[in-house]
Amino acid sequence: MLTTVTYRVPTKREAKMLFGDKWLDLTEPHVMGVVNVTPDSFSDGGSLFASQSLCLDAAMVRARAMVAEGASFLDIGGESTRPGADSVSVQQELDRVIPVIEAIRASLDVVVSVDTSTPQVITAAAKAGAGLINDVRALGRSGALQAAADTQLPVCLMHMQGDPKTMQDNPIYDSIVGDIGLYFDDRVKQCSLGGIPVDRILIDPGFGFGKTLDHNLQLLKQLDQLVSKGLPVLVGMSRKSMIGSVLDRPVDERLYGGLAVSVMAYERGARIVRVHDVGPTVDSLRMAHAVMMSV
Ligand code: 9MG
Repeated sequence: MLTTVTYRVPTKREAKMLFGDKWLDLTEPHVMGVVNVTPDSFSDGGSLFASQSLCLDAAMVRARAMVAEGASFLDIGGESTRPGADSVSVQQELDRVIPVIEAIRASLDVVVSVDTSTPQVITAAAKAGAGLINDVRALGRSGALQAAADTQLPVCLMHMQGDPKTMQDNPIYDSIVGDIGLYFDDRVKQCSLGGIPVDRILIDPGFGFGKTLDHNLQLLKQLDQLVSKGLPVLVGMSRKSMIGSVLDRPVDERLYGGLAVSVMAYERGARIVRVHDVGPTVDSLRMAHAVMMSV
């Protein structure tokens, strides 16, 4: 017997969201291109990082290409959050990300997302024109929630168990989706109390952040349960070890696996997909969207 699975697609009215000065319609899929400005970024080997000015030039070459390929967002990060990564000073983070945000805002029509957990960087990035705060620590650092609230920008709260140094040392959950759902209930409540209304919040289950391979696979399979909370869902799986482990592929050979999981996440209701390979992901999601919208 055939069974049908239905995934919830929000209505047009529900799904418009203002990112700085740009409205985006979240009934459609959007691609967020990753622009890491870190010397040790896990998947691009820190290729953007030589000197400060070379770094800015290289970041802009990558940013322009990603926008031409259809990115709606560019995510600019100055702290590596790969497993085992070292921490970075506030000044280093500011020096890395602010010039890139300013340069993108001066020349490209795209929403700039700042990937940071640091209050001073949140404030400075908003002044420089960022339209989204993407925090892998879900505004858990002291002062981050207040700084984000003051910007009046949307925030993406990501789930992580532990911290980047130790998060892959035996992560444990009662129920991966259930535990993450409860975590978001609490964070969304804290945000509301701290001045960030629910209509400015996106959530992200944090693939690879304190999760085993099985956790990551289950999370993707059951992503619709997080989507059903009614908040826009962002996901990032591009080039991550969950793809490498299943396919036994090094980081630069994970594109096809990444496209498969991006489409699966979109089909389950995720609306923003954070990736390194923008062009192929845009095409895959446009195709999936056409199928999802067909009557
Ligand atoms: C910064 N960063 C690295 N991986 C990420 C992911 O999966 N989601 C979000 N929101 N940010 C991420």
